[in-house]
Amino acid sequence: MTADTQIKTYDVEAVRQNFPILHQEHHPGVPLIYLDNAASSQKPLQVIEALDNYYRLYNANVHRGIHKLSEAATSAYEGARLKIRKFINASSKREIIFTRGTTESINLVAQTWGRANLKPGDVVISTIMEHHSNIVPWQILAAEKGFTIRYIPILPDGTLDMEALTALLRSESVKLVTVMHVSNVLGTINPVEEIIQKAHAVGALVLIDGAQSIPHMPIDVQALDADFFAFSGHKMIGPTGVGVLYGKRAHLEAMPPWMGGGDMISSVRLEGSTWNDLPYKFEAGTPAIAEVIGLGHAVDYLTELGMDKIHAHEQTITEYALDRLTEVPGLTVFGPDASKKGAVAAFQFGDIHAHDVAQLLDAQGIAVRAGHHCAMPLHEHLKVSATARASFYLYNTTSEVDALIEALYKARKTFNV
Ligand code: C6P
Repeated sequence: MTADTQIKTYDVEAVRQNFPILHQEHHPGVPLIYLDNAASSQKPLQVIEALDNYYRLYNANVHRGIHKLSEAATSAYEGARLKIRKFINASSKREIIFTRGTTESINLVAQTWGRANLKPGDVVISTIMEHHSNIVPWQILAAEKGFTIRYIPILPDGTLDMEALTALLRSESVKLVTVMHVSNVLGTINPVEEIIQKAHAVGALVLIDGAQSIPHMPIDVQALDADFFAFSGHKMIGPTGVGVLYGKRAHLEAMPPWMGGGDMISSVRLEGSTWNDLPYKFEAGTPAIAEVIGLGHAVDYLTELGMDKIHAHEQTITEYALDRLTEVPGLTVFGPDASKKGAVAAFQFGDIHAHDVAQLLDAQGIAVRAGHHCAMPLHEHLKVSATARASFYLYNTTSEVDALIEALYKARKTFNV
């Protein structure tokens, strides 16, 4: 299959043909089984070719030149913004801000909306399962501004304690609830619609960290009624170095800029400057042009395949993986059952250290991640220093899960679990 081929029905083998990296040997004679998708996904030919075409055919800066190359680059860059607007059903392209990724998107909200609106006595609610990128920016700002951060605990099954959220919302002066949509460790799909309704009922805004949801399921920011939604391109078959902050237009209009520089201004005088319109007010300097264009092609690919179909495929793989993993003696998978879980299985394997598990799997061609996955508070709560994590995506198959299980049995023998 070539990069031009459109896949009309979900045919995982046809999907795999579009991802060249999956066809290499990981070690001599050992094929690659890539199960580290929560860290970063692989890229299809369509995205690789989009980057290549930009640099070969129309490399130029955007919004600046009158020449043909700059016009072509600007049109492709702004075209990607339109594709992303449609992909998440934002009401305007002005609500799509390009950033370097989820981390930068969250920091942007903290440093602009947060800096302008949070004061002593205010409360920001987060959760104990958050990625560090949705804890640390708020801690940095809280130290300066004097507001308080409260964390929603989790129940033994790895879901959020929604009663605790209700109690926090009732008893505190809450200005913001900032929560991940899908956990990168437990896989928990959090009930963000309900969280948003409850937060709005007390006048608080809601930021959703969508890093682990948007690659895997349809997202409609208007149906969710999210105030902010942050995500990264590289986890959704797009390039690294690009991400998005969606924000409701009224919030973004009211927010001061964060970084100053070219393109974000309307006028600059030595006495002071005025700001450009949205979204450019938040896009200072030359952006990641090739990467934004590549992300547009990633969105085309995902749309053509169908986010519903991708989600259904991954659910099948995840259910199968959870069934098979729980068969392995001595192995504990963290998080809820498959019905409440995204395509992530973090586990502990007897007393084998997670890094040893990952190394043994790597020797058998299987790439998984080991460590705290930038979720140290969650690991502290789980009372483990590290977990091994297999995470699945649109090109994974049940036979790859079988290979993982077989490799784990081999590890079990090596370590006498
Ligand atoms: N999680 C993982 O292996 P960046 O690095 O900005 O693209 O994404 C940060 C981020 C934010 N939120 C969640 C829920 C995430 O999972 C991540 C990235 C990777 O789990 C790398 S630590």
